[in-house]
Amino acid sequence: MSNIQVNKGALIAVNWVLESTANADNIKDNIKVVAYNEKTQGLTNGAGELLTLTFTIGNNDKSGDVLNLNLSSLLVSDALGEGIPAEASNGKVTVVTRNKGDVNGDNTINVLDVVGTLNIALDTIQPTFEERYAADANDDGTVNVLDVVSIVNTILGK
Ligand SMILES: [Ca+2]
Ligand SMILES: [Ca+2]
Repeated sequence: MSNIQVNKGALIAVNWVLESTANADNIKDNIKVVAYNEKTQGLTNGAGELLTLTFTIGNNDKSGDVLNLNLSSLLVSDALGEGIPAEASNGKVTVVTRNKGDVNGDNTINVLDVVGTLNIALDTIQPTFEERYAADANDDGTVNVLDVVSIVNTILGK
């Protein structure tokens, strides 16, 4: 992935300052992000996004490429600078160039995609990464009859 943009999530108010090395010219393997505010205003209470990371697919990236996200050195403090226990979960970003439901990748969703999804669900074909991704229309990690129904509903405009 050629470019990473870091933006504030919903929990961080507009007047917070967000600084990041992500948009620098020479991103290597690590980016640093700092969010703070000078008016000792806390984060919005509740669950939600702290940051959103937007990745741009470069010319050398292929479908199915995976970028592992390892979050480290997470430091959260209160208005007095006292540390607050916080934990981050690592994740991964996968390059996908096909839309959900468009199993054969022809940019339309029709009966051919229903057939493709059925074949994947019934194990009669060995799907590529992209075919499998597109066939899992409801995004629950498996390809089965629910995805067939979901794609049929898309075709019928439901
Ligand atoms: Ca299609
Ligand atoms: Ca599914």
